[in-house]
Amino acid sequence: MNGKSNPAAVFYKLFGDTADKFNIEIIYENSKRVVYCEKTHRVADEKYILSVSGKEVKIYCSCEKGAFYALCDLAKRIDENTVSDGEFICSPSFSVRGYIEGFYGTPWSHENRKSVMKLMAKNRMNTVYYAPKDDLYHREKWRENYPEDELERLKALVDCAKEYYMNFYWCIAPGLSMKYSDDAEFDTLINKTKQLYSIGIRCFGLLLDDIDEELVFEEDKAVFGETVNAHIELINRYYSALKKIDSSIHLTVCPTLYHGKGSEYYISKLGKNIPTLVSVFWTGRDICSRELTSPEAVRFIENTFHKPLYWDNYPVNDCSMFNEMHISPIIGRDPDLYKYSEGIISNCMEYAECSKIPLITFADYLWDSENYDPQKSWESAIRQVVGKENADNFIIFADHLYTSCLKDANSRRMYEAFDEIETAFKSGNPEKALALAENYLGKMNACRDYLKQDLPICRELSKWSEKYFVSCEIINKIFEYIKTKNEELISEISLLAEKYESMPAKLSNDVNIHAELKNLQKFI
Ligand code: LTM
Repeated sequence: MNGKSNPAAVFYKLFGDTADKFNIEIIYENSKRVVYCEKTHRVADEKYILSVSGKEVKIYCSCEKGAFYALCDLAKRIDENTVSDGEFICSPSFSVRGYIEGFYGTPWSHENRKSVMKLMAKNRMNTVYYAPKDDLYHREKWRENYPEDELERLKALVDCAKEYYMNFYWCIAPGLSMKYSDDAEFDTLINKTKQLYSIGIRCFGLLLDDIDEELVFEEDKAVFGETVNAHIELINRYYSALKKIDSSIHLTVCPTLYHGKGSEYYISKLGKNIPTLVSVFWTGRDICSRELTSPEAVRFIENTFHKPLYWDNYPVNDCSMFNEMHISPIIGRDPDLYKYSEGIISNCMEYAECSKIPLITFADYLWDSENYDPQKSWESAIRQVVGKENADNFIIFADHLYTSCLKDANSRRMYEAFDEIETAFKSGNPEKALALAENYLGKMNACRDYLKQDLPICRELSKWSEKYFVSCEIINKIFEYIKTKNEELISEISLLAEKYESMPAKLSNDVNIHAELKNLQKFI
């Protein structure tokens, strides 16, 4: 492969020499077959055709981005041993596929940001929004320019995004204190925007979420009467000013009412009175929506004249969700939602390493929503994040972290294992039951040893893994009791159960260990 062309160079950086086992030829052409996506009826620069015959691989695409995605696809097939001969015509379901650093809490480090960006580019996401609620210059001190060193770091991110074919949106949230009727305030907003434009940012976000629903200043009430009028004026003025700076600039807004039916007064009026080319964030029927459905998206379009751009509040775990760890795969998004929405932007957790797992499942869903298999995608995501050698162990723990707005079944693998043990026991085969129990215990203990390592992901998980270690001790002691009938173990188990219940981290839908123990004692 010609390592000098851009996508190939980026590819080598990400995957090393994975592709050296194949003879790869990239063929650029400007034809219907490589730019027109039949499924979505769109012309897109992300489409590619991967043609494989033994070790000979030909990639047909219209531009570097398509070539890069084809190479990422090939690398994944190589990694998962699924390379087969044939012609694979590939294009994404959703046009906007990305994530937002939009949570309350400690913003990600620069290194975290780069590492998440590269991984998500590899998984064919194309958009990243920068909007950490606790970056002072994004929200509270929105009027102030970034100090030089912070600006430099942002520029490095912008450059990284360009290199990996990602659209980088920088967002500003002035609504906590902005006097909408004051021209000087608007000029300040533009000056700040120009600082970000100077480092190469061409995509902007104007976020008006989580602010007072009513106008605060008397002058604003006198000029606009209602909040929605002030917001319409601000968005239109900001958009025109951006377009004067550079006609290629794109704008996304987050309204103050960002969830519900989509037919409410504020959102319908706002949507109908701002340009259709301005994207509008929407979190669905709730702030954290269990489902995003096509009929609801259609109602949003009918009322606002905009396709929703979903700000999906999963895996975020800030505010009241701080005891949950959202590591499970995304579910509950309709397979044909891409027809009625611009795309989905997943709001992340302040735990960057852990966020990678659900984010990869989002990337899989967004690329091919109709064939998305949450469990398969999740297992592959875990392999990518913790490594193939640790995946089987890690999954034993991750199995207990399904408590979230998605309301998926928790601890599925553990209950399956316990059911098998019980069945063997009840069918008069205690040896088999014991062997099965020992097998599960072996995996559980290996998982515990993995989590005790000093690795970034293990550090992020410590609040949850500490509680898991207690549950491991309990289960180990229960099986010791079954084997030895040593009565002292019962009081030890009881003390551990009390400790487990006093720990706030959410695991396994927080089973009442004491009640479970009483049941078990009857059983044994
Ligand atoms: O969801 C939106 C639009 N805004 C905020 C987010 O910043 C926050 O992370 C989530 C989850 O708590 N909820 C919000 O309201």
